[in-house]
Amino acid sequence: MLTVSKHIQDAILSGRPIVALETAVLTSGLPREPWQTSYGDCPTCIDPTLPINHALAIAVTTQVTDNEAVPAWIGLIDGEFKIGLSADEIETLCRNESAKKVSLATIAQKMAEGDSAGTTVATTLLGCKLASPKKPIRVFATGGIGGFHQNWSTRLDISADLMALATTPTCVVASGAKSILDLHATVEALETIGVPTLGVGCDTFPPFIEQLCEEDPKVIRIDSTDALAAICNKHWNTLGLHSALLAAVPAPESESVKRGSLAEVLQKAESSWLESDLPSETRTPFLLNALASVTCGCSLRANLALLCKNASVASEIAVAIAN
Ligand code: PSU
Ligand code: MN
Repeated sequence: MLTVSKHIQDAILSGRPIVALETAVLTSGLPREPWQTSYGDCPTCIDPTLPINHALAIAVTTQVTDNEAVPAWIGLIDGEFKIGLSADEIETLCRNESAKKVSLATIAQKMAEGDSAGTTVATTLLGCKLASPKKPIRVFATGGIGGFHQNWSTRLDISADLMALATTPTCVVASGAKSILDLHATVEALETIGVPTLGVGCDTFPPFIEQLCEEDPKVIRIDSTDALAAICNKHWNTLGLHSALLAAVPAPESESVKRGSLAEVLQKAESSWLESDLPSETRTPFLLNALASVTCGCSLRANLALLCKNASVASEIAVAIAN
């Protein structure tokens, strides 16, 4: 079953700014344990007594509501595809150890089996569209999109996120994609499918928690959310295009991880995954876990900081679009 919660239905009808939020980051991207002292100082926005994924969900919700926008968490709860999770549903999903992530190829089966799961960028975009066929949710904040995996030419592996971006008229706010991916191939693919990739205050594609790097793919630089809203308007309304736009926001500079410091870890993790017999959908979580466990507090702090920043930028864009 598909449910759009009452407060999201009302927000859509009255044209209020809405920010969709994905739940795969809660079920597969962040620890289910509270902040550990070994990670260093706990970020001020994170409640140290709560599981980190749940504390992040609360922090992100606050960012969006502080900017006068309506947060719409999307996820799969006991087989129900829900747009606009309640605070209780978010907490339950965060604490549910058996909830994994669900993408386009697996959502129908998981719904039929009554499962709970976090939605990836692809399935969250589906939720943006299903929320209201005539007035889809126009803005969505996340950490990083999926794309072309490294070594894709010898072992094909491309995230369904790209297919969803090609077919959903929503502005996705993300810190690019992790360098676990082939960033050049991913940005080329975005161009091929007609998804504008706009750097919010940056000239190169942000590599998620890592610092910007001149060798990364070039993007079109935009310096204000009003300029971004104007481009969205041309894309969807003047040109009648039905694809997404990607607003690529770099991680806060003070928190971002030194470029290159993750390369060795990622290469090792990539090799051990390739040597394993694990199914294809485990590749992204496998690489993300390897990263988190090796870099501990640093990657986690950067990840939390960029998730909060993206939610804040997304709500500004949602407000600009709604005006
Ligand atoms: N890449 C990142 N950060 C993420 C993800 C990917 O840099 O958090 C998560 C997102 O939820 C994304 C999903 O939609 O993984 C892509 O998974 P897959 O490659 O299995 O499609
Ligand atoms: Mn894949």
